[in-house]
Amino acid sequence: MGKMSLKDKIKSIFAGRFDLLKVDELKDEFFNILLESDVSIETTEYILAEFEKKADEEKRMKRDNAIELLKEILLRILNDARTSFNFLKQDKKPFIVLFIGINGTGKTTTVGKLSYFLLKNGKTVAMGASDTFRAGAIDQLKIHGENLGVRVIYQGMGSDPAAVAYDTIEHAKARKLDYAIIDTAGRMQTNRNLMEEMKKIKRISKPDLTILTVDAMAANDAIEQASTFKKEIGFDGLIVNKMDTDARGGSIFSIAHQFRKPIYFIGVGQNMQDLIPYDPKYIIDKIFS
Ligand SMILES: Nc1nc2c(ncn2[C@@H]2O[C@H](COP(=O)(O)OP(=O)(O)OP(=O)(O)O)[C@@H](O)[C@H]2O)c(=O)[nH]1
Ligand SMILES: [Mg+2]
Repeated sequence: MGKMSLKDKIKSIFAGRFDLLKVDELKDEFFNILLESDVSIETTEYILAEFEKKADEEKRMKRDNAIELLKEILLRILNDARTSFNFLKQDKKPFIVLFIGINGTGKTTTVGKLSYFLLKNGKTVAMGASDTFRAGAIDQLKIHGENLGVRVIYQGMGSDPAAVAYDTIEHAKARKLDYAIIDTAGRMQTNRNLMEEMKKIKRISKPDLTILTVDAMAANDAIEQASTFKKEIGFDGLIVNKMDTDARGGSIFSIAHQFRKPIYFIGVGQNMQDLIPYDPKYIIDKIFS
């Protein structure tokens, strides 16, 4: 059962049984499939409590009704992470977006993807290569810039990332660009120096929006990382990447439930167009279809 997706697991719950199922039996079944799908304990317990609240009048229920109820609860969790914030309706110029997150969660790729999204919608953008720490990071962003026809502001490896962010914003101001989007070096939540450096980048760039990227596959680790970033640096919302490779598929529920922050987009691949606006109904329909 471990390798099945959340979708397959839900389909398999008491499949073929048309008699009435005990609520306790259903709860045990849900408990296992949610945990195996990377939903955290805390969120799983919340889901089961909600299920019991709604189900307790009928201590037995039909399989399809139980699944329908689970679907409603899951949709409500995802809906709580929706936001009315609209990237395309910002009057401030440049609107400054800062990306933060641990290594490999997709910051640099998402800076490119978000620029692509904005360009496609008629906006103008500059990107700032404030990851001056990892070899290759500047080139990685420059390649995105070349492909997209977007100016990348950079200095040499080891230069001050806050200065690069500052230059990016100055460039965007001078050119009257709509957005300045700033990449930063990945850092573990435990690395004090890098966390301090991140605070400085944020202080100097004064972002209008700070976005934490998380990896859907990192599941419970992502929750832990986010709490530290929330406490140390602060962020406005999230982009959940690698939803396409997350076979288990349950971490989005813990992320939505436990962060209590909006999710703007999900990343569903490595290409520039693989960033889709966060849409709970789309995610739920994929699981329950
Ligand atoms: N399948 C898939 N791969 C992704 C997605 N987002 C990013 N990646 C890949 O994940 C890897 C890491 O992405 P980066 O954008 O370099 O991550 P980063 O956060 O900038 O990493 P550091 O700079 O090392 O901190 C790259 O190979 C990306 O192509 C996604 O949504 N789906
Ligand atoms: Mg990077």
